[in-house]
Amino acid sequence: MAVNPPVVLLRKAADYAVITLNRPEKLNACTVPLLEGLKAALDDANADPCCRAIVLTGAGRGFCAGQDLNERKPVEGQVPDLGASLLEYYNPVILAIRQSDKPVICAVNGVAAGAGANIALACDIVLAADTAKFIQAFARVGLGPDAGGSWLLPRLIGDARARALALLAEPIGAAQAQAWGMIWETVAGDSVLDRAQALAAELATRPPGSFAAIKQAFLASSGNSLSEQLALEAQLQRKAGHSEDYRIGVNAFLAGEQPRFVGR
Ligand code: LHQ
Repeated sequence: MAVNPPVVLLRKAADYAVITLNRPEKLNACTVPLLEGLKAALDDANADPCCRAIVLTGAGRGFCAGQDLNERKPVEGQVPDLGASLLEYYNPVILAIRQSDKPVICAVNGVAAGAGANIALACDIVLAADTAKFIQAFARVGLGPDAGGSWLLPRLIGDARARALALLAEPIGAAQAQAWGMIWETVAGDSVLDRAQALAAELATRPPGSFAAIKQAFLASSGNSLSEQLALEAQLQRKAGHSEDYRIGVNAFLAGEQPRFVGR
């Protein structure tokens, strides 16, 4: 009997994890098993102290084509509840990325559409192959934005561009996305995953306490006043100042040496 390959792969290198969406024949469109697998892989990597950075990518020529529309095909006489699908499967994935204390690097290897585009944009550092495209495809199928797009996009590229992208639902290429500040870097050829893994390996040598503070501070900043944010920074910095890595970093600087962080 043929066994289907897992729709999400989790591979652990020495000190970072690589999560691969693995339905290449459908451009990694999201089914319930794929979203459950992605959430489980993120939870696993988040809980593993050996894993100090996470890379997310797609198998084959696409990154993720968003919701698998076959799975959510309208059925005569039935009222679909897409809201429930978001609450149960998509929102936990977006929060697992944003609330993780670890840097999540997305290697967008090809087209990223609908919720697939917004899963990519939720990541901390987004790299894209120069052939990749981002499509806010929702309005093509009669839907509004989801998977955090209406929160992320205006913050990343400003209100005017975010509105036009969502309303027109037209693809933009990686170079344009980079020029607009939607992603960090465009990578030529087929080396986007290599580049993401090199970055992950580099980040894995850096102090995880700093990354936790950075991610917690940025996550809170959109809902905080300046005074609240200043208070949070002081709280996070107090904690960071107690770490072994702070002592190592400062001593190395003062001695003119490279720090060798221990992750505590
Ligand atoms: C697909 C899909 C797909 C199924 C490609 N589904 N098969 C919605 C509802 C519920 C709750 C939560 O949130 C959402 C939010 C959303 O994500 S709505 C947006 C859903 N995504 C889209 O509307 C994008 C649909 N796909 C496309 O427009 C194209 O496939 C793109 C532009 C992504 C790529 O085009 P091509 O490079 O020309 O590839 P293709 O269209 O030939 O696709 C390759 C295969 O993948 C093909 O299957 P087949 O068996 O014919 O070879 C497609 O049917 C399949 N596929 N996207 N979302």
